[in-house]
Amino acid sequence: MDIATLRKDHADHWNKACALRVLAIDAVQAANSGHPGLPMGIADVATVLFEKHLKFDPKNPNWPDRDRFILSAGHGSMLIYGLLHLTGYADMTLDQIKNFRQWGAITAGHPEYGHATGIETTTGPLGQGIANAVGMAIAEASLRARFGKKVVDHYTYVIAGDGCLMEGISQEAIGLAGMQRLGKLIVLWDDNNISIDGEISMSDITNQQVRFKASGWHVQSVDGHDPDAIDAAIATAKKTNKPSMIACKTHIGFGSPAKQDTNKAHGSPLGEDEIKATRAAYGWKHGAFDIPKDIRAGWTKIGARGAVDRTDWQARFDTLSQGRQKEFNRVMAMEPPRKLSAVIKAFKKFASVDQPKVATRKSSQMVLDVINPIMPETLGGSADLTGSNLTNTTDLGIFNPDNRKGRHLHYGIREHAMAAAMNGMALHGGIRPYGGTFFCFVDYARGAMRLSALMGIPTVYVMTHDSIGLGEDGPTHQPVEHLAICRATPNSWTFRPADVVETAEAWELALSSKSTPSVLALSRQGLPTLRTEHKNKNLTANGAYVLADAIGKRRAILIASGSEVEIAMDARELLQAEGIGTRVVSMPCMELFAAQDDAERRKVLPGGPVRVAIEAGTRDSWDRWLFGERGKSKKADFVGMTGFGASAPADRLYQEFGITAQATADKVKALL
Ligand SMILES: Cc1ncc(C[n+]2csc(CCOP(=O)(O)OP(=O)(O)O)c2C)c(N)n1
Repeated sequence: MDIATLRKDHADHWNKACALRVLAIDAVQAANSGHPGLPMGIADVATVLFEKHLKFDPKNPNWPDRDRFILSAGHGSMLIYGLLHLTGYADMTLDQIKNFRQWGAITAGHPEYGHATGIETTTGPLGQGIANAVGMAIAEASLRARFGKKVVDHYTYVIAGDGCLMEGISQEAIGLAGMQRLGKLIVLWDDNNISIDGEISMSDITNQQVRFKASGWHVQSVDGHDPDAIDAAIATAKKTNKPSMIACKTHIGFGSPAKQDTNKAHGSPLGEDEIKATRAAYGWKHGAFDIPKDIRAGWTKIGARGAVDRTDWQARFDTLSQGRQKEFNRVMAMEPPRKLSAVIKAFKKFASVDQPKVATRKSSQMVLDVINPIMPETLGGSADLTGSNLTNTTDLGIFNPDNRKGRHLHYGIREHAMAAAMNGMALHGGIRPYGGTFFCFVDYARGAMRLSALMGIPTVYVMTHDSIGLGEDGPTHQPVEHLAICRATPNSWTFRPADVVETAEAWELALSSKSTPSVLALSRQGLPTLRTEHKNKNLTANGAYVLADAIGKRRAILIASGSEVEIAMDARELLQAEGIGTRVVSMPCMELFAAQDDAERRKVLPGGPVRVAIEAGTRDSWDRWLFGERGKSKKADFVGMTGFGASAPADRLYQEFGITAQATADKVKALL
């Protein structure tokens, strides 16, 4: 549909969509950077969605049963800022729009979760948003099964561009959504045939509609500038029990005489002259950032539409028993149950007496066995390694289209989408997602892992087979640099527990967090229980603590994590036998130790003794604990990996790479 027809036959719609367009044009021009083309192209689709379909209430932006709206093509951020502003989200003022992309503004370059209400997830890294949306739709289906349709019954809408659909993660997300028959997920594809380099055909000839259909989606295509066609397609999509994709044929930079349908409209300001020409083409007579009262009033009415839905929902919610209401509010607020702490303490007590020698991946399953029954909000899963990651526990049931009450999910071999979907669940609220793969495949999940940390959401990554200790699968599967990568990520906790007790403590912390994601790096190989003296206190919460102190004068401190704490304890025996007083510090979480105040850290790592750290990974993250924190370069050394591993049984690898008690004791003696 062209501008003339729109203005003639759909004047009211046209004016509203135009307001979105000019806000984007003006804000990008003022910032002298940004992406006007996408908002200009998709404005008609967004206007119809918000006017006719989206269930939302700007006055109660976090109402649990609102529809979720995800702008997966995050570079078009001015589209969502314009929508939030015009529909009346209090924090999205005109000043914020005028300060697009400036220091201190909530209108960041790409939409960021937690900056402004109404932004359901951080997008910008293409493909993540659509995969988050799959997780949100899973969360909705799971909560609907648990709490009933009366209180959970909403759609998840996504606007995705060519870039999102070209990213590999989207295939994983689409495959997962199709198999899971997520009928309340609706993707609106901005089919404009343009990306940064030029026409899509330069880099892709995929038939997207056929591709979605092949994965079990309901597919339609419409003229993305025809409001009636868009409305009808969304109405149809809502009725199907499959996830829906609507290919919306649009023109990037719609109405810009010189830039429409070209990559020039994608990612730079139109420029003053072109803005004038575009305003003329629109018949828009108003100045920069000036939205006439009547058009504003039309948008305000759209924003007010959802208040009735919300009060109706509240009335239905109020009919639930007090207990159900409390439980719903608890899980939506991501509050762990009060019982959690008691259950973990009891488990620790049992473990310190029973002293099992099991891999920490097995310990993790033993812990989940006691946690899952008291935390109905957990939704576990694995990327096709359930038997290796040990993420499933008795009676969880499998989450699938026939059993929405199931709480273990077969993600398939889809680490990227698993991680992003888990983010979507955590963002949705009401679900505590955890999912497993081999630690080495952090590389695959990493895009979403970084976003968990940036957004400040408590996704839990169960990463087993955490070192050369996995043995025969060889260096393709043996992580060496991954601990350093995870620890280098701000706002995330990397736990590498040494035994069953530390594993329980790590889980307690991970499941009590509201704003920090956790990585649990767990061993394949059996490890002895080292914490044989029960303590109610969660020592892992300190990040590092003295596991065994020196007998006699303290001359050496051995610091280790995970499977190497056992080696440190053996090395201590060797050294003590020679009269060298040796302390062993277990360091299950460097980030939490770094967060302790200096006096606490000094107690664990006092100056004076020589220090040797032991970890079957690269040295990178250890330098601070060896050479800083009162340590000295001439009095510290590291036992670990300097390159990739190899295929062989684990014991042989530890010998060959010199990660042994004897090698550790020798290093200590060389330093003394
Ligand atoms: C993972 C990732 N890779 C690259 C980019 C940089 N980038 C931003 S937008 C874009 C092109 C997107 O094309 P399309 O989705 O068609 O958007 P349109 O040109 O229609 O605005 C690219 C490559 C990114 N944001 N994320």
